Amino acid sequence: MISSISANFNLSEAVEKDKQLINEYLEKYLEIKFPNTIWESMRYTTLSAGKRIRAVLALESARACGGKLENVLPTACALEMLHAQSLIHDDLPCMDDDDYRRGVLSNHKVYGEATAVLAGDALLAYAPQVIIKHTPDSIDRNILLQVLDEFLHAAGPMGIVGGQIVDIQSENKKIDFETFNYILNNKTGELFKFALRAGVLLSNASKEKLDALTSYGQKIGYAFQIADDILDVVGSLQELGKTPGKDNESGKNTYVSVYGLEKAVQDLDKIILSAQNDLIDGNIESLLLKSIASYIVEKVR
Ligand code: GRG
Repeated sequence: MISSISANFNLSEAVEKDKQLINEYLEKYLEIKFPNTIWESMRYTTLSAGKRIRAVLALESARACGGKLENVLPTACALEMLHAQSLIHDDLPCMDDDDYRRGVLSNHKVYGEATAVLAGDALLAYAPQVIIKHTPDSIDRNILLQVLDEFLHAAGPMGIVGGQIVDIQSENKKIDFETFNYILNNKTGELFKFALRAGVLLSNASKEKLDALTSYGQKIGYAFQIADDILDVVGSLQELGKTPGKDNESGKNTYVSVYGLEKAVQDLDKIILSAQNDLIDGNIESLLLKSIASYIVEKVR
């Protein structure tokens, strides 16, 4: 149950509306073409029952900056494709080896490993094309180039791939705070930060807003991974849509394994509060951004 911050604001309804819009656009961009199998496999994970939180954040960031949703929708959908790619590859036997994702069988369990690898590759290559081909011509080409650069940065060795490799190399090892932060910020934080920044950039908003939402995005991403780590310990297969306890089983360094459950919950509270203060600092009036931060804390309670 998602609770709201203001009596007149319903977070579930607001998120649901944006999710529908995002799904509509994802359906369109991922229309089946030849060769059918690869598009089916790409659609299977991208369109399955995920929260679409990164795309919702990108839309709301634009809205909070007075931007038009049509300018950010291609990038928001590309971000969901990149996220789906990371999930498909993360579930493979050579990585986290999970049979379930989003409450259904993982991509490789349905299509086989070779197709799952290719579906991930295809999503990764196709997503930037969606940004290039579908962002309205009214967007300045330098801004589009910056958005593409930041998207590829988040996807690559200085982003999610960097976070994942250090995470794998750190399994069953005691790591220092700096390394642990690097994993969290890159494996999860970069995509959240990008979501918020893309909304600002594609709305041509001020540096004040860009700085505030960059900081908010970084903190929300960090907090989201802490919440994911807590849920891996306290959640069920039904709640998570994936196998619980995997992190512990594979000797992963998680916020809970490093700091303990109690401190994880306390720190989560502090980070969320600080993210909400970023909104005040940047004069950003968005009940959705304020409430989604609280929701991340509430879902682990
Ligand atoms: C991006 C080129 C490239 C490679 C990917 C496999 C890999 C490298 C990275 C793994 C990254 C990963 C799976 C991080 C975990 C992030 C996380 C908290 C995922 C769960 O996100 P939710 O809860 O999921 O938003 P839904 O299903 O709701 O979308």
